[in-house]
Amino acid sequence: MQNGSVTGREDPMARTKFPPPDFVVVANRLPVDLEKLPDGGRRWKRSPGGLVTALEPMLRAREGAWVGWPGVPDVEVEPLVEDGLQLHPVNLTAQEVEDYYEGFSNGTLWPLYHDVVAPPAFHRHWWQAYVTVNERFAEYTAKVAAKGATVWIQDYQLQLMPGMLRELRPDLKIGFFLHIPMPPVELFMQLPWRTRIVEGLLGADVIGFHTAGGVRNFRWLATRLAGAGTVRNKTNEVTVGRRTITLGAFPISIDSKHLDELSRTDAVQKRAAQIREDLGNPSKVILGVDRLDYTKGIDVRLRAFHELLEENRVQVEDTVMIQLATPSRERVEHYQKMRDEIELAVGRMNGEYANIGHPAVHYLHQSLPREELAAFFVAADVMLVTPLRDGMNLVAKEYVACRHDLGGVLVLSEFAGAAVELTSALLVNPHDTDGVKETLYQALTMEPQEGRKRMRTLRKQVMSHDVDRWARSFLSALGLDT
Ligand code: GDG
Repeated sequence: MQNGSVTGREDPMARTKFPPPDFVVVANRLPVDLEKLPDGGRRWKRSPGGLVTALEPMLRAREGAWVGWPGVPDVEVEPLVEDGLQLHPVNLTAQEVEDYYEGFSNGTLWPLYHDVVAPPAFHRHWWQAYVTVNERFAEYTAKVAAKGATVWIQDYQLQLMPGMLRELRPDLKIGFFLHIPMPPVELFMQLPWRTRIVEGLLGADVIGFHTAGGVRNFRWLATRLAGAGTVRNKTNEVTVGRRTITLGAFPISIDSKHLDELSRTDAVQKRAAQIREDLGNPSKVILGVDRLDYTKGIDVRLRAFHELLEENRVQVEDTVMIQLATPSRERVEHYQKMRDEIELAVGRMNGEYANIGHPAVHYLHQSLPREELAAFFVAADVMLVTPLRDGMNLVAKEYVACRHDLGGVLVLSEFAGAAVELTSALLVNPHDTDGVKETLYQALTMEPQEGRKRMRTLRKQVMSHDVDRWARSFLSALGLDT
């Protein structure tokens, strides 16, 4: 991949030969990371994610562009073209990463939008940095986008940007998608800057959420806080002045076909068998896969499994639990605390119930390659997805996509957006430890025939509603011909 060089701050298009793009995606992060090499040099490394996979074909077909932070503070990097896709890096200083990203985005908005499962902190200097960075993204995008272009802004880090961009470039078509839950109004109302956020979002032409509940919450806030008008018989529209804004539920998904194919490969099937063998061929393997985040309810499932061991209803010789926890936001205080608590709980369970060669819980605080993850999905008899609140939860859908054999049982929290679509999973209230415990037991002892029936229904949903369909439905609401 082409190397970016360090430059001064200037008009991003002035020194490039790129044609102004008519389709621009804006996200906090670029789909590539700028890596520091041991010799002090820098290199671009692709960071594949569902969003990139979904949008890449459309971006390339239209000579599209992606605007985002390259993941390293205090470097100014020139725009580059990678495989026909323009990448436009927006610089953040180390202080901005601390205040805008770790602070306001992940210390204020993230917990507030996830039902305050951890207390959000409200700091004016964090908010100030959030405003400044949103302005920078808006100014940058205003310079990059072609006349009349479509701009699709992603997620909670950039909620002020639609309004700012509209001010600068009223000719653009602007879409916004929120990947995390739009919280109940009583909680959102705690935010000292609530009106500014709602007004910022209302700068978009289409605002997308995962669920109809998100649409309802936002509609109420838009009318009460920003004086938006409603349209008779149209619950999915609000008006601001002469503009009509469309609100919609667009449940995101995964590249189902790709994952299905990957899970069928010899390599993944063999690796799955190997994993079971390495575990001592237990009769049941329970799996959890999450970013290590306090919203994901990792503690909930550990507690449920702990009690089943305590009650002697399962034994470590034939039932094992694997928790894969990807390192995440390690500089944010709540995350450090939660990591300690989870690791303490795992240590206790192993201390009390393990035998030599048979730990109760296998815990990996590591990021694994995609193929390895697929092998774990194939190897697991029970998948535990128990967030206290989650916008969607892609892991639940990925597990289903990997089970063409119709094996495996999915236990899914009612408070994940995915529960709206995956109704044939065993749904649980993660706040109800007895309920989670009994459901886990039910999953472990389920008749294969019932398991297959449930998995067949789940697969119908996941295989037919993939991430490409999600992107197209959002963009067609925005009036883009896909
Ligand atoms: C936010 C919202 C919403 C995890 N460990 C590894 C790994 N992963 C991958 C999973 C999955 C992704 O990371 C996590 O996606 P989730 O949807 O589960 O959760 P968030 O990161 O919180 O995502 C969420 C999502 O945005 C999309 O809108 O669904 O509600 O919170 O794809 O497989 N991937 C690899 N190694 C790992 O160790 N390769």
